[in-house]
Formats: sequence, structure tokens, C-alpha cells
Amino acid sequence: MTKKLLLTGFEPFLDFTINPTMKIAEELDGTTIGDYTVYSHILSVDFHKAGKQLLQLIDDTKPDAVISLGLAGGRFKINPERIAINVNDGPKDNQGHKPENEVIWEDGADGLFSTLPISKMVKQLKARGLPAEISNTAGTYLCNHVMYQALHYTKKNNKPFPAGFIHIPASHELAIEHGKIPSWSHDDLKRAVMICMETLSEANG
Ligand code: PCA
Repeated sequence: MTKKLLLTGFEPFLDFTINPTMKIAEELDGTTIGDYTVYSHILSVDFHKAGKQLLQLIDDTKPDAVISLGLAGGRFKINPERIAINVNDGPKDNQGHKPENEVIWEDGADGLFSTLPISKMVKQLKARGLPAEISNTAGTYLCNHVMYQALHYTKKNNKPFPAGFIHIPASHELAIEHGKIPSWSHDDLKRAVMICMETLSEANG
């Protein structure tokens, strides 16, 4: 029996008129990679909604693993994130909310480590010709927020399934629109996400 992998992408935000994570999530929905069948969903760039959406999806899907994807416009490698921190801060979200030093969960740890095989993912990506590096900060915006929400949930509810976050660079399509950020082809971005999933499957097989 295949396991379920919940894969999330995000809608466009700020001056990023396209979010490449959306197309990747949509294209991988329903596919089987290693031991996992992919269940994809797109999250809102909205501090009041994104966490609730993700937790609801976890309740509905009952996944065996969760990988969330986000665009890091300006970065130039695939970045599996190491840690999420208990703070919301940053520019306005898509509903105009601008958090300043907000705590995500009062009862939460300051930081929560990814439970994805991030070192193995980076090694595999590089071995397969794709630049990658572990990132030690997911920022304090929506990506950090949903990573924190997933890890807080697994810890609090004693659900030991792997969960974490991968930041990806812009696609060429977005970089043409934006004008000031490095970019990868959509096919390479998608291949990188698939390699991360294969690695997860091998690590948990
Ligand atoms: N990237 C943002 C939020 C949505 C996305 O794709 C971030 O890095 O927080």
C-alpha cells in the first residue's frame, strides 16, 4: 500500500506575480514517487489562514509525510530548511496583515527542527547535478509559519511522521516578469522536488 505525502505550494505574494511552487504542486498531484502518492494543495499567503489550512489538510488527508514548498525569490539553490522559529514578522501578507514579533504558539518551543532527511536530500540533489544547500533560516514570513505549524502539530500530537519545508528559487517564467532575481527552469525545479521525495521515500522505506 502506498503512503500519503501531503505536498503544499503557495499562491503568489508581494511582487512575485507567479509562484512556481503552485505549478509544481499541481503537476505532482496524484503522482506516485517512491512509496508515496502525492496529495497537493495550495496555501494562502495569509497569516490568519495558512496554518489553519495546513492543519485541516493534515486532519483530512492523514498523511504519512508533509513537505511544504515556498518560493525564496533571490536565492539560487534548492534549500531544504533546517529549522522553523516561533515568530511571525515581515511584510504585509495578501490580506494586508503585517505581523511584528508575533508568537505563533504561546506553548510552542522557540525553534523546531525539520524531520525530513535534509542532509540526504542535499547530497542526492548535488549528485544528480542540481545545486542545493541546507538553509539555516526559513525567515519569519509565511514559509517559516507553515513549517512551524506542521512541526508543532506533529510534536504536540505525538505524530512521528516526517515534516518540513523546502525553499526553491524563482522559475524563468517568474524571473522574466520580476526582472531582478536568479532563476531555474520549471523542469529542473520540479525534478529537484521529485528527487527530495524519492530521498524521503528511501530514507523511510
Ligand atoms: N514564499 C514566502 C511565502 C510564500 C512563498 O512561496 C516565504 O518564503 O515566506
